[in-house]
Parts: sequence; C-alpha cells; structure tokens
Amino acid sequence: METVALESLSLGFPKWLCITHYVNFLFLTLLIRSGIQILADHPRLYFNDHCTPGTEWIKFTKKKVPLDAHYTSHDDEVHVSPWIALPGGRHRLGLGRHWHFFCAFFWMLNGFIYVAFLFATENWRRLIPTSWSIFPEAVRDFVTYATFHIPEPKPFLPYDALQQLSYAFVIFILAPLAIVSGTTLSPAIAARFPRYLKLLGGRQVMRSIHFLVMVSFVIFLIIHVTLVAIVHFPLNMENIVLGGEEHPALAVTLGMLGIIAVLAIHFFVTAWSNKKPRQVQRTTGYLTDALNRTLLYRLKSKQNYLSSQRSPYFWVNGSLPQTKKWVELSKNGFVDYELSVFGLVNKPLKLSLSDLKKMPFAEQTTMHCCIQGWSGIASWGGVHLSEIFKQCVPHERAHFVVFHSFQLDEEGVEYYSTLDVKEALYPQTILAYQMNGKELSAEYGAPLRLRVETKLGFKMTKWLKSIEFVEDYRSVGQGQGGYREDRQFFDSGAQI
Ligand SMILES: Nc1nc2c(c(=O)[nH]1)N[C@H]1C(S)=C(S)[C@@H](COP(=O)(O)O)O[C@H]1N2
Ligand SMILES: [Mo]
Repeated sequence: METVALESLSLGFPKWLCITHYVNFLFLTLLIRSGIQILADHPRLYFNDHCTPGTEWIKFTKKKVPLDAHYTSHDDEVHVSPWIALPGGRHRLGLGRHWHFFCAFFWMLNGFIYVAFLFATENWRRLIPTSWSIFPEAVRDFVTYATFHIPEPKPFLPYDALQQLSYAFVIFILAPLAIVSGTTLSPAIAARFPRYLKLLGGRQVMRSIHFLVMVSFVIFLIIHVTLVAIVHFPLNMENIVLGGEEHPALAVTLGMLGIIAVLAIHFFVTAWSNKKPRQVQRTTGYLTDALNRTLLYRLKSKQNYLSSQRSPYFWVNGSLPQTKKWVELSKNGFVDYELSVFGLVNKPLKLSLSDLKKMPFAEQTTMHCCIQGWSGIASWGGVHLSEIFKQCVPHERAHFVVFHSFQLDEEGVEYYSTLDVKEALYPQTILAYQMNGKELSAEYGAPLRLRVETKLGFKMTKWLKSIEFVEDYRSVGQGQGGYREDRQFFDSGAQI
C-alpha cells in the first residue's frame, strides 16, 4: 500500500499543483505589497493595545510624537515607493486595503483548493513528515547547504529534509497564522468576541504577528527563489512548471513567462490604482463589500472593558474645526449648542446638550480601532441613538443616517459619515458627550461625537453638528458613504 502510494508520487507533480503554486505566488506578493502600504499609515508596532508612543517594539519612522502639541495620527503616516508598496505614495491606505482584502480572498481560496487536492491525493506525503528522523536530517542538510554543497533529495519527494520541513512550515503554520491574525484585526470581530481576542493576546499582538508572518514569507520567498535558481535550475523548472522532467527548454520558457505575467499584473494594478482610484474602490468593492455584508454585518458589539483598562494615551485623528460657529460655541462651553435632527423625519429636532443629558444615559468601555492600525481603550458616555429615533420618528423611506460635522477640510469640504438605520440602532451605537467620565474635550470631538463600536474609527464623526435621515447615502457628498470614502477611497462597511 505504502509503496504503491509513493510510486504514484514518483510520476511527478500534478497540474493543479503547478497552477496553484503560481497563483499563490501572484496573490502572496500582492498581499505583501498592499500590507506594507497599510503598515505605512501607522508605522509602529506594539504588544499592547494602548499604543502609547514610546511603547513600540519596532517602528519605521523617525518622527517623535510631541505630547504637548496637537499631533494627529495622520501626521504620523510615512510614504513608501510604489516599487515596494501597492499602490505606494501618499494617502493610499484606502486603496492598499482594497487590494489587500481582494487578494486575501483569492489567496485563501487558492490555498484551500491546494490543500484539498493535497489530501485528496497522496501528495500530502511530500510535505508532512512521518518520522522524527526528519529533524536530524534537516540539520545535516542545512550544514550541507551552508558549506555550499547540495544535499541528497529524499526518494519520491523529491525534496531534501530541510525543504520538506520548510514547505510544511509555510503551508501548515505560517499561512493559517496569517489568516487567524488577519481575521482578528476586523473591528467587528474584535467587538463581537472580545474574549477570544484577549485569549490570543490582544489586537496589537495579532497585528504584530501578522507583520512577522509577512516578514517570514518575504524571507522564505527570497531563499526559496534563490535556491530554485542556483540548485539544478532547469530541472527545478521542469518540476515547477510541467510537473515532470522532460522538456527543460519549454519549462524554463513557460516559467519565465509566468513570472513576467505576475510582474505585469503588479504593474497594472499599481498604475490602475493611481490613475483610476474610484474604479478600483468600486471594482474590488463588489467582492469585499458583499463578503463584509454577508459575514460581518450582523455582528454586534459585546465589549465591556473595565475602567482600569483605559488607555493612558489616546491618539487623536482630525484637526480641530475652524468654522466660526464651532469656535464660538466652544468659547462658551457649548451652552448654545444645538444638535439638529432633520431630513426624512416626522418631527425635526433641535437638541441642546442639556436636552441630551436628560435622556437615558448609556456608557460603554470599548476598544477603538483606527483604520490606520492603532487602538485605544476608553469609556464613552452619552445617549443611545434609539432615543433620538424615538423622538424624531424617521419616515419609512429613511434608510440611512448621515452624521454631519462642524469640521471642514482645507478645501472647505465637510466631514461626514453614514450608517444604515439598522446599524444605527445596534447596541453601543451612541452619541457621546463624555469620555472617561469627563466632558468630551475639544480634540476628541466636543461637544458630541458618534461611537459605533463594530466599525473603524473614521465612521465616528467628531464635532457633530447635525443628523440627517436620507433615503440613499449615494445622494450625499460624492456618494460613497462618507468623507473618507469619498476622498480617500475607504470602504464604507468599515468592519475589516
Ligand atoms: N469630524 C471628524 N471626525 C472624525 C475624524 C476627522 O478627521 N474629522 N477622524 C476619524 C477617525 S479616522 C478616527 S480614528 C477617530 C479618532 O477619534 P479620536 O481622535 O477621538 O481618537 O475619529 C474619527 N472622526
Ligand atoms: Mo482612523
């Protein structure tokens, strides 16, 4: 039985293996490049969820965070060349993420197909060691390589022990680790399963592991490709491309064409992202938005951190509003502030802070996840949105809620975000006027801000001016669902 199985392996590598191997190379390299783009937006890694500057275990920026001046997490972004990052350049986080999620899907799909075939045939025997002797053999092989010799391959594999072990490690340890650590970075999953996240060491530990997995893949790729190229080159290409040892010239030609095709795709997606970012946002969105809606939309936040777990430092995003109205209001401690609720409602409202404070008080201690990568834990106190719904009574046709801010950008464009009415009514979706038990301070969004705990931070409009009920968010701004979606091509789901 055993020998029959092994003999079938000696016939060479099947075609599905050759194909999935190339597809894997394509998506893995796209994932690495887009991952670097994402990291560049907050180039610091921590083993704690507070992300206090100075507690990084590694950082890729020389910038120092001034603790006395207004410094936002945007100021901390670094720029990476398009030769390395996908798509590279300034303010490309949104697009980097689109490619990362799009490719993650196909990379996983390809991986599952590969593993399914591996076990449906006898090919898993090439990878999974069945004897402890593999370890001393691998050490011997390492010494052989290190002294610039070539070790004996094992019969039927045709890998040596070191190859077998490293391939098994990449496929059965590194790849699953990438998937698990990547999944926990979804704020919706983190909000729904806070204990599971804690069990794994926390968000920033997972983010660091995700990074270390990427580094391991890069190291593996470099060594792997180098050894393929210098040890029995044409013979390797025959196995890799054709699955058997017959036509060396054909194998090398096809193999090189494959690599050129992968490079061409890299050039194409980089150029496309820089020329037509909106098109990329929409195209990749067909898949990732649909997946996000099916898998994550229904998750509700179940976070309840202790007040002792609050972060000593909380990053700030966005600069203070310069609008006359807000500046005036702030001088007066917001006593004249009125939140207006308008649009498709039966009863438009003007609510002062004291009106809001008379409504039932809601408080939650949660972890904030910024799209850039940092996190922080704080308590937020205010009014659940259902209270506003009760008073204004939205029309049947009101499917979306728009949160308008006092803050305008340099071009005078207003910051806003949208939620659909169902999400707006989820537990822990509140209008907060308190942070950590005190009045909300100016930089964190005074007098009022939104908190939606299953989403990334950019959905949580600060310096809230008004709430509008609309039928379709596409009629607001540039129609993408929010200021960041409009301007920076962020994904409007904001749950991954
Ligand atoms: N008006 C306005 N609201 C905003 C932003 C902004 O730039 N302007 N930034 C958002 C982003 S990206 C994040 S991560 C959070 C940051 O909240 P914090 O400054 O309280 O940490 O606010 C969100 N709300
Ligand atoms: Mo953010």
